[in-house]
Amino acid sequence: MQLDPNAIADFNQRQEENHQRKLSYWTQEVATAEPIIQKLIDFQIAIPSWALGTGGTRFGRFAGGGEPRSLEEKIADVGLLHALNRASGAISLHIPWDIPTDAEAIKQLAASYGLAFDAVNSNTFQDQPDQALTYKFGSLQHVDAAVRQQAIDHNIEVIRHGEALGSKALTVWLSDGSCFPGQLNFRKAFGRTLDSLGEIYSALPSDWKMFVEYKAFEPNFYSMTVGDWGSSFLYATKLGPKAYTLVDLGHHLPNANIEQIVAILLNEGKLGGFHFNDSKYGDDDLTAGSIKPYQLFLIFNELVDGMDARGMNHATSLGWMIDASHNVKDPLEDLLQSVEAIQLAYAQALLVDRQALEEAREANDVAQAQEILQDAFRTDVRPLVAEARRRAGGAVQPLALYRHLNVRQQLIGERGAKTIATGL
Ligand code: LRH
Ligand code: MN
Repeated sequence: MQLDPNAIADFNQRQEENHQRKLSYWTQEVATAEPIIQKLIDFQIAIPSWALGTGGTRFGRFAGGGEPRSLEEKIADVGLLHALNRASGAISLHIPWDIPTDAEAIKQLAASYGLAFDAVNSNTFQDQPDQALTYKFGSLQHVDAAVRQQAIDHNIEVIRHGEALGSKALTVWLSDGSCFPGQLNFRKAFGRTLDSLGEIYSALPSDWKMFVEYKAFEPNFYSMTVGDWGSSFLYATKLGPKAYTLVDLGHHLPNANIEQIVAILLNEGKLGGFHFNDSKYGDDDLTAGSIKPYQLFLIFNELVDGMDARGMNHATSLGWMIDASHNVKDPLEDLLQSVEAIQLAYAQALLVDRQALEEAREANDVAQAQEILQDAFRTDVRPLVAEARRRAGGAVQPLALYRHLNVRQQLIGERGAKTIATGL
């Protein structure tokens, strides 16, 4: 659904006075505000192709209607998000859920919405109808070389699909592991997985990256063969310079200090990217910043500090992607909220007075260090994020406009109430 740019301009006009009043606080702080607004305009977050429909659990799935029935309709939905917030300029595909039948046509369709293709994701955690060998006992770790080869071939096929679309990275998340003590030889599983990843690594084009995504548990519940940042770091280091770790915020054990993990991986030059979401218990895939907004801010605080220490370009150096699943909310509304939460955390992290923070740390002035961080976190940067959207041609209030235009009803009108999107 192509959004009429006039609809955005008209809706912004109705909010202009309110927006300018809120922005007025920052106009005195221009020196700080302008660079932050520019960085926000450049900062694009990739939308997962598998999160444009209603998600579910083993206990149930309650479809919301108007879901995309094809890759073309998924691209249209991401295009709509990008038209509204001008910060969702890429889509991350999952193969085989979203095989581009005509890559050139898909590429042109995406370009017509101003969209690029971020990392492509392989899938050896499900058996496909026409698949010869099952992944029940794993894929790249499997005791049977034929199963490992099948999984290696699939990952190489995914790279080829990505190349045809202009993607520059492959994300490998393995559900491999074990459910009971004794089931798996951990050393052999690690070795087989490393060798298999090595086969895939050698098929990477020279300018590509491989993201090794770790996860503490699910669908295996005793061990995961890529179970934590340490094992992912080991794989990425042993594989070579094109391999990096990928941090999915929901893939940690309770109370893990994710911002410290991010700081260390960034410092080692082995942080590749993120799957942003939030969680209270397990891999809940909830809206980013909806449960632990301070943690999201602390993660961006380490990112800004670590990227600046390495002279990295904030917008292009890492893979900024969302990975969420929407059981009770409109997927597009949820994604608009996730992008907003990520932009807010980034903007607040850019506000941190780093020199004063280091001085407080060097003086072991704990309270002062806390005050400096919390001052940034408690600063309302929403007018800056809204202004970045307005300048980029987006809506000052994307969610309000989405509802004002009754988009979901229009999509249900076009696609029907019972359509099911491929994905989780
Ligand atoms: C695994 C995961 C992975 C995807 C899948 C859809 O939990 O986070 O990134 O492949 O979700
Ligand atoms: Mn993920």
